[in-house]
Amino acid sequence: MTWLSRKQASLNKLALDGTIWLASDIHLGEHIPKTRQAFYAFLDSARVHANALVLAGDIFDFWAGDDIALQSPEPWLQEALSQLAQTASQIPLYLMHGNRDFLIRHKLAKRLNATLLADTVTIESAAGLIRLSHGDEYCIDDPGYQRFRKIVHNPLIQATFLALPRHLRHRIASHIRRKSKNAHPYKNNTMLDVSAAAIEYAFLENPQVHTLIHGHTHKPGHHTSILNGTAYERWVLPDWEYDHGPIHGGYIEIKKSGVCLHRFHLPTNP
Ligand code: LP5
Ligand code: MN
Repeated sequence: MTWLSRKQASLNKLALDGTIWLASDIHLGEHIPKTRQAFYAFLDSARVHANALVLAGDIFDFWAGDDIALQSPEPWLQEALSQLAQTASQIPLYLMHGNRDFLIRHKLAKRLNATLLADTVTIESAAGLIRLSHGDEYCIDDPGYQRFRKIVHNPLIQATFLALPRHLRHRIASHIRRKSKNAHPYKNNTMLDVSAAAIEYAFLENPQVHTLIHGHTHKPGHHTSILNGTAYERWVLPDWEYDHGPIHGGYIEIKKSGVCLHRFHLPTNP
C-alpha cells in the first residue's frame, strides 16, 4: 500500500433520513466574533430541529493542518471546535472541504466525532437524490483559480506543505489569502460564479439526480433549468457575515416536503 492509498477514503454517498440542515461559507476565524456567535446559535438550533447537519466547506477562513487545531488551538478555535464537537455528540455531523479548508483531514473529523465527506456527495434523502459539493470546482471561467486549485490539490504539494513548521504554514496561508483578496476586484461576475456549462455537465453526468446544492459563490438562491425535457434544481447556500456590512447568513433544509433555503435570524433575547 502506497502512502497515497493510505489517505483514508471519504464518504461519497450518504443516506440520511428525516430533516437535514446544510450550511457553508461561515469562514470561522479570529476576527469575526459576531459571525462565530451567530453560527453557534445556528448550531444550537440545528441540534434541536435537524436530524443531521452537513457543513459543505469553507467552515473556516483557512485551514493549514489538523495538528494546529489538535495540539494548541487559539481560544477562538478551541471554542469553535467544542461547539462542533457538542453538535456531533447530539446529531450526525458531516464535514466537506471548501477552497479555504481543503486540508481538513480525518484526524480533525475523528476528534469532533464527525464524518469527512468526499468533495462531491450524493445524498439519498427524504426529498430524493441530491448532489452536494462546495461549488468551487464549477467556477471554470476563472482560469487563475482553476490553475491554483490544481496546484494545491496535488497530494505531493499538500504533503510537503503539511510537513512545514506551523508558523511557516500560517504565513503561506495568509499570503495566499491576501493574493486571493487582491485578485477579486479584477474578476468579473462570470469568473466569480459557477459556469452554466459546468453545472449542465454535472447534471447530465448523473441525470437521475435532479437536485444540486452547493455554496462557495456567496450568491444564495434557487435556479431551475430544463435539460433534455427534465427539470433540474440548483440551490446555492448563503455565506455568513455578522461582523461587517449587511448581516447575512443562512442554511438549506432538506425534508420530505422538499428543499428550502432559510435566512438565519439571530435569536431574540428573551
Ligand atoms: O477564497 P476566496 O473566496 O477569497 O476566493 C476563492 C479563490 N481563492 C482561493 C484561495 C483561498 O482564499 C486561500 C485559502 C488558503 C489555503 C491555506 C492552505 C494553503 C495550502 C497550499 C499548499 C497545499 O481559493 C479565488 C476565486 C474565488 O474563490 C471565486 O471563485 O477567484 O481564486 C483566486 O483568487 C486565485 C488567484 O487567481 C490566484 C491565487 C494566487 C496564489 C499564489 C500563491 C500560490 C502558492 C501555492 C503554494 C503551493
Ligand atoms: Mn468557498
